[in-house]
Amino acid sequence: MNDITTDDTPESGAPTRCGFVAIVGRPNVGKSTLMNRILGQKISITSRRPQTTRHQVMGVKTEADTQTIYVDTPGIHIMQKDRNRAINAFMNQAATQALRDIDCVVFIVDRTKWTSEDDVVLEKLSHVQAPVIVAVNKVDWIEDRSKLMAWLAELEKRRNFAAIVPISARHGTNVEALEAEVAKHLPQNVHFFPEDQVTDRSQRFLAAELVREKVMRQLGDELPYQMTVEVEQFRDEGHIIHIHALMLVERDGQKKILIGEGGDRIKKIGQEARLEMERAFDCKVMLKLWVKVKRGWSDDARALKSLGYDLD
Ligand SMILES: Nc1nc2c(ncn2[C@@H]2O[C@H](COP(=O)(O)OP(=O)(O)O)[C@@H](O)[C@H]2O)c(=O)[nH]1
Ligand SMILES: [Mg+2]
Repeated sequence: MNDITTDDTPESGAPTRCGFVAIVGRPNVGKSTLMNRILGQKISITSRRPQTTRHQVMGVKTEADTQTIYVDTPGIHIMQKDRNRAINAFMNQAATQALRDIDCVVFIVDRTKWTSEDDVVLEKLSHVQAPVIVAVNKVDWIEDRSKLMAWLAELEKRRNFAAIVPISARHGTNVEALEAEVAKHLPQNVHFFPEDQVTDRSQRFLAAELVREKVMRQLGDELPYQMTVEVEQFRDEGHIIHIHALMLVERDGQKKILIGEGGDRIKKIGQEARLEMERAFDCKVMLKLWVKVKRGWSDDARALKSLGYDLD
């Protein structure tokens, strides 16, 4: 992506800039929250649970002559034996792929908490030539400022980082300063996306993700990890969009939980997802949800591919 060189000088005479920025970090540090904050809308789902993001999602921000293409990735995580499913391998691979052909990396860490999973990410970054900016996120939760200052000095020793910026992705604190650091590393290039395009993903994809987000947020334990969503119908009639979405689970018991007593749970998931969709698509949405048991979907590479978990 770096080597696209064409006539990138518009008629105004000023050269345009365009580049790819990978947002990396272990699960749950706030990668998707940062992406949404920068873009001013939700294009990548978030939750308190690790491994909410399964797909690589691009967010495009165009301001005047500069287009920044952010790539939100599933968190790079250590694979556990008992959870060694095809879906986990897929997520790690998606995160690693995002590190190819990029102009800049934003490496997010969670305040002063450094874990062995951060070491794994840093190790992966040792093969990356592009400048790496560290964003120390969730500073709104830090009480002891002096501890933070000491930590920033400590971080500096771990690699030759292009910059270290404390931020709060949730509240937007210092995010503009981070964007300014990123902008320094964008090459002269033509813009790859039209000015008004915000993501490479379709509304159909976002609809499925928003249903999955509500399940992640409402249901505990293993269930969210053993569930995926397939949008079977997406019919845009201008003033209203009709969406039929199928939730696939691994076991009968999970289906029962998703439906809930008297259909309570599925109703609540549907209501919340619909409201978010109406906000995202800026029109009325009719949402129908179903649950179906499809054993082995998360274990089977071929099933994953048919459900849209495909790297190519
Ligand atoms: N307090 C606080 N929480 C945050 C901040 N950024 C993200 N979070 C929360 O951290 C959790 C994980 O965020 P998410 O963006 O899904 O993390 P990801 O797995 O790295 O994409 C969510 O509950 C977010 O609301 C922040 O700046 N401050
Ligand atoms: Mg995420």
